[in-house]
Amino acid sequence: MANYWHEDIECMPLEDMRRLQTEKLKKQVQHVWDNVPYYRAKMEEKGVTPDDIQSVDDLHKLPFLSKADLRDAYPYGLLAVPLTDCVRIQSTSGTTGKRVVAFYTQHDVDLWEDCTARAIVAAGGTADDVVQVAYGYGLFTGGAGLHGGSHKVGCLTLPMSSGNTERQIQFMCDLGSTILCCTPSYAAYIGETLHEMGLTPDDIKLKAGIFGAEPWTEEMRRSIEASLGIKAFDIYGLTETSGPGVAFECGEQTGMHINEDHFIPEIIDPDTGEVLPEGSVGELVFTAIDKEAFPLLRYRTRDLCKLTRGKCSCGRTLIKMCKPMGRSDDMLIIRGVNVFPSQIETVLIEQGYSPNYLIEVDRKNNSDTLDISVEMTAEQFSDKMKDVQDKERALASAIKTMLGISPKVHLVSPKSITRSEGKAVRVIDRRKLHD
Ligand code: DLL
Repeated sequence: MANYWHEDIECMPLEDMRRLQTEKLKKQVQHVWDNVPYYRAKMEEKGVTPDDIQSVDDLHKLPFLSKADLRDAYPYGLLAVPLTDCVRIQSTSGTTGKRVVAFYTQHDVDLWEDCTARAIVAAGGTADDVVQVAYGYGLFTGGAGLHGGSHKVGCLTLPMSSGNTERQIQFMCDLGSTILCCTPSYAAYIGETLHEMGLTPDDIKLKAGIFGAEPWTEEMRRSIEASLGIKAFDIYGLTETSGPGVAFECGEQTGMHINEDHFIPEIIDPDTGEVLPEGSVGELVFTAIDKEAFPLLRYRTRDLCKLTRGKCSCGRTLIKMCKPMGRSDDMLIIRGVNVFPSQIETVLIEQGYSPNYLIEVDRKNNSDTLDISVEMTAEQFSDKMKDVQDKERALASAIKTMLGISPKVHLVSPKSITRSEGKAVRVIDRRKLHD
């Protein structure tokens, strides 16, 4: 049976949701117009005033905001309330360029935590659960976001943060954690370590995991589910829109329900900015209609995605987004072919390899090179050169069938690729370093 945190909202008929969105959108546009000179100037440049926005159907008239705008306006330029009304700052995990700093009033923290509470409840969480939060705490939104939601649901919350994996497993055993929250790559690492410690899923009480913050494939989901003996739920969000909980998966596991009462999604053509019809793949754009301090309108996420509205067996009416298929800025173009790391990951897991790999792209003699280092499992490991070469050839050929271009595959010994405790770094594109 499905349980809801906010049944009235999560199962709201579409017309009521549109009415609610319209009401909030009009208020939000006025709030931004009155309080954010940076965005007002963008509206004026486009010839739009708050009067032009009479319903959600008018959303497309508003200008977009992009990460470049956030950098331009850093740190306070998009703040819509006096600083004294803010109670929290969080920041992106980005390692390049200026970090994005997001501000929250108490109302913003509350609505964010409600979103993560919805995710925990959709994953089967109740006040009887023990939630182990192994996302990083600090400026990153993962730890704080799930922590707050877990409190709201009344779960016993273990604020572990990421890292110290054996201790994570020790606590999991001793305190009987039932829900694990972390990045999927860290969940895979925890699963691997559990088995190395001579334990099996029968030795722990975990029943569910809430994993997000980075792309992960269905194949990886199945592998984590098997190694930890759980059902793995996806969760999506970004610092700019508050953090995790913009969208969350229910038991059907066929996409993430978007919390549409707070975030209106659109899919646009990343090149032209044109709004695409439902079901098309394009760039995901969000308008935050409830946030007070940092209320981004039409924010371009760069995540490539598809939206579908249909009947869900859980009873929720909230529109669903598919797993992000990559970022429009993460897509690699190798020898003219578009390549997403997730395509490579799919082949690796299908061929029985672990999701421990590193993709390296470079350009030599004006030609792109693609090298993929893949870790062998202990069972796959062989010290016979010929065995390894045969396996490398077979894997390169399977990847070529998927991508249309030939990689050079290097099978490396077990445990030789650095594990991630947060967001995994799986691509090194050296071509950019030469620019
Ligand atoms: O990663 C917020 C978060 C924390 C989400 C914990 C889920 C769980 P940022 O560091 O600002 O915020 O990174 C946001 O991460 O634009 C996506 O590209 C990617 N991302 C987030 N969730 C998913 C997911 C957090 N479930 C960026 N699947 C987003 C794929 C995801 N990519």
